[in-house]
Amino acid sequence: MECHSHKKTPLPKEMHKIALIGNPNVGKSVIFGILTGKYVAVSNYPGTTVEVAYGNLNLNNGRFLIIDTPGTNTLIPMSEDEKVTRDILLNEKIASTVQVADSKNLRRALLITLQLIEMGLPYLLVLNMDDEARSRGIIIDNKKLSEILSVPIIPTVATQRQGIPLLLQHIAAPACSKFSFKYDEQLEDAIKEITQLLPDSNIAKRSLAVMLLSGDESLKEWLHSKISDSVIKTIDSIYQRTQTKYHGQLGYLINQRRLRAADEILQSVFTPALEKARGIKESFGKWSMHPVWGILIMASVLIPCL
Ligand SMILES: Nc1nc2c(ncn2[C@@H]2O[C@H](COP(=O)(O)OP(=O)(O)OP(=O)(O)O)[C@@H](O)[C@H]2O)c(=O)[nH]1
Ligand SMILES: [Mg+2]
Repeated sequence: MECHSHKKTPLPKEMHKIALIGNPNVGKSVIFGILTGKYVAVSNYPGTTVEVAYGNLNLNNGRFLIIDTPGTNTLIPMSEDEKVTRDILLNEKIASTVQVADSKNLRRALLITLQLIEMGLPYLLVLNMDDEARSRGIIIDNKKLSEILSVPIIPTVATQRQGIPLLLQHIAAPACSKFSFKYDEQLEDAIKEITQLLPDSNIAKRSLAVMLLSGDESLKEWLHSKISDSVIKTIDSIYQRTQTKYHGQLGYLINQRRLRAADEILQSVFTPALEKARGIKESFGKWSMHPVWGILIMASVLIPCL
């Protein structure tokens, strides 16, 4: 099942690859260990010194190969680790993705969420470190987030195995997110033009086009193995032509658009925290009415959420 190919086939019963993806240090490997147990294989990703762990998960409805990918902050790779994670999504016939997020840093996680959803792979989101988030007063409206992204959301505290039974229930039934957002008109035109020139792959052509417009040079080698030099030149010329229409770098503008989309989502799902902040503000009475103290009090409540 690929969301972008409109095939409605259920997940195959045979070994089916699930990639655990997320920012560094969010608990991917702890969750990988719980899902796969002792028998895992760790090897360097071909052509690199980056280690990737593979392990099996056996469920009633099938056998799955879980891949613990290196932590990443973006799927427009800036480091060898990030390139490996992107290459796994591009080359390994991944059937679905499980994003592990640190609930304390949802904004950072959503930047990856938006890229994964753009790739059109079946997806579910694990909001890990729920314990630390709650102890900082960060409460995410999971139901709302699940509605906005139209994917399952599983809150977990991996180190205490909280939420793992729910994750096991959903891991074989990820969803095709219906969430989407548009870039501006000129970028959308360029995306459309480039999309028509791209080869089929495991991920949506739209996401590849956005990566190329972001100036992702690391995709070039893969492109050369799939399409002719003259088509690559045409893509380059679309990129150059589009770039001349803007003052800022396209990669920066694309990232800013994603940040805006992430912030709009955050505004909806942090409502309870904002209400809590409002309650605190009220209880501070006159203090909170003072321009400087008011800002400081509100900031101290809200900043951990951002
Ligand atoms: N409090 C708390 N700590 C957690 C939780 N999950 C994982 N940790 C801790 O967070 C740290 C990072 O966990 P890892 O599983 O190594 O994170 P990772 O995402 O694999 O990190 P990278 O591979 O470096 O990207 C470890 O010290 C874990 O024990 C959780 O739910 N709550
Ligand atoms: Mg790890």
